Amino acid sequence: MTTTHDAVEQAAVDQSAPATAPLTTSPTAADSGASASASFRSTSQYSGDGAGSDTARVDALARALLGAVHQVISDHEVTYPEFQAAKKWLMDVGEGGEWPLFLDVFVEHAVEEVAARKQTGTVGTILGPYYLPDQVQLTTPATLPARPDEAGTPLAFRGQVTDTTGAPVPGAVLDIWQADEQGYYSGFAPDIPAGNLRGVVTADDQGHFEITTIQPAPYQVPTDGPTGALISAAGWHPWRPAHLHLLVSAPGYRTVTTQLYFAGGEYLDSDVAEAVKPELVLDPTDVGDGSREVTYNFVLERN
Ligand code: MBD
Ligand code: FE
Repeated sequence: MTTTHDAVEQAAVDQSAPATAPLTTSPTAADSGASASASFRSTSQYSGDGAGSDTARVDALARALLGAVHQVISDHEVTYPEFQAAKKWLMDVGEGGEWPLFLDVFVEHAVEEVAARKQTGTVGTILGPYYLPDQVQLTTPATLPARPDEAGTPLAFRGQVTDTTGAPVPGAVLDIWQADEQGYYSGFAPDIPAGNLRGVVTADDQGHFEITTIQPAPYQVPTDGPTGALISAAGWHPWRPAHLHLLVSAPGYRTVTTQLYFAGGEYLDSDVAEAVKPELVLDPTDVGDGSREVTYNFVLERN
């Protein structure tokens, strides 16, 4: 089986190939799941170091979690065939490398909502499985790396990063990543060059930034893997609304992990990952030349 890493390297090598209309092969669940798993294991910044060392805490959490499972089994009179099907499905999720995808889609929002209780500044939301560190460093005004024939409505995204008193944060950094116009992320789908639509943009000495990109498309959870199988067996839909991902940081401030959505877009009110917040919905204006522009300001709180 070709790994997605191979596919990404291949795509990067092929950048000199003649430009044609983007013809992206649908990423299989196994491709995107395996890359998301590999990426999670190698991204130490988000490792769980330190968790799991307090016996009383582990006892309380494990007891509560298992108790909730037992309660579901009892309340719903879960049968042996259902128990064995669930066991097989859980094995499939692991073997397909889909735990990061599944957990970020169905569980992360609850963890984020707890973390948000103690936060001020720009509202956060989930990180998701498709962040990659160490992307190209740019300074404002910046254009995200894109294919010569990148499809999608051009978007000029501007704003300012301030602190909670309204003072500019000089040299704030916006690490941004997004899906393309087909809803696919570089690094997690074949045929997209490494680093496409990803960048780390440094704002100016007043915290102002201007980033040129394209509007992403909604994201569909791969339907051919175990996560997709559960979604379809339950009669749910597999979509997230179109979004930009951002990590906004500056020395001395808590990094904001967030996403920005688009007013009027599909699935805004039914995000499978339940990660939309009303403060995070952009409403870009048409400039007239086929492109759009929008301003969004970020507020960082001190560490
Ligand atoms: C995504 O693009 C995403 O942002 C999340 C949270 C989960 C799956 C895919
Ligand atoms: Fe995403």
